[in-house]
Amino acid sequence: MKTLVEFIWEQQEKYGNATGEFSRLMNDMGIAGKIVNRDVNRAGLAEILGYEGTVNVQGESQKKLDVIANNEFIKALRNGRQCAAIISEENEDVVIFDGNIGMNAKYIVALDPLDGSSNIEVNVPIGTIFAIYKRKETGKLVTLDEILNGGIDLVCGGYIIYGSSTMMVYTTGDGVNGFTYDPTCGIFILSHENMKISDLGNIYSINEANYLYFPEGVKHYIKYCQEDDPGTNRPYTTRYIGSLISDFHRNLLRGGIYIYPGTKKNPQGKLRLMYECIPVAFLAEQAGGKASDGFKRILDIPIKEIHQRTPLFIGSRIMVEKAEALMAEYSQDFYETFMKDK
Ligand code: P6P
Repeated sequence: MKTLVEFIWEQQEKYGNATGEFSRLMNDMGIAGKIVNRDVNRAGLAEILGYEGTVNVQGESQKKLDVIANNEFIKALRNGRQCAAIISEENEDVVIFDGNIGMNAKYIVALDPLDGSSNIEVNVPIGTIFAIYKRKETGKLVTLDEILNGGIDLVCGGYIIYGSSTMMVYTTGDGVNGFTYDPTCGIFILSHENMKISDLGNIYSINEANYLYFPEGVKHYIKYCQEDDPGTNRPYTTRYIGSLISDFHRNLLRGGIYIYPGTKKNPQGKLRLMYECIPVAFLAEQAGGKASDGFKRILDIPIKEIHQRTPLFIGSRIMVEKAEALMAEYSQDFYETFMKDK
């Protein structure tokens, strides 16, 4: 049995010059994850016990769980003193820490604190998604210019999934590892070492209700998945949970593709680049899969604003490549009109 903390320290020893700061930062993420896990698991008691998202016993309206989760991560990262700033879906502007932490901490965390939180009341698994960036220079407070103009490098992508069990899955560029939370002793334990996604699966995840608005290449890919061809294990099966991390995690373990495309109404799609797509793209590639916007590798898309959106095609390499081939064949017009200069 290996705990998250032991694993992090072991990884640190592999990089001789490591100072322990990243290890402490990852541990801080784990602490916040445990607290959010507790809050998510008792959300069903909200009505009864007046917890999050309802009116409490004193009659005070309480915050929604995703705001509470956001506050927990900000508090854990501030107290841990290894993070200089946070980019969060719940905060319009960068949360820039001041004083010595803000000046000299090496890391910036981009975060979706509780993705899919609308699923909480129907007991569907949800997740925290995070990317950790290392500052090229310290000795000054973080600025938006530093973030948007080459001042940071991606060093970690990960998520915490609050499901039938709670897991943390992350990569620092040396493979993907998953840790299952044991609530009886409050520790994350290494349960999925060196996770790999199969080159080809038979699960496709997309919200087909938007079919009429999809680019032609996406429509052709959906029809490809539905064709009757036993020799290529088609028709595939469709699974769409409405929670990115749940669909991604299942596809990571079983093989599959998740697509949230752009449409004529919303050409950049719905998902956020910095703290949803980049983390899962880093994980997908480290696990042997692929991630693009249908045309360009997600990890090559320049960050122009902290809440920018991008279409996402992610999962088993062969499945993503097939979808990209159909996008190239049938949706060049969509690319030229809406995506070329992104
Ligand atoms: P739709 C949740 O709101 C989310 O950001 C992802 O977790 C999920 O995959 C997607 O949006 C669902 O969006 O438009 O299909 O309901």
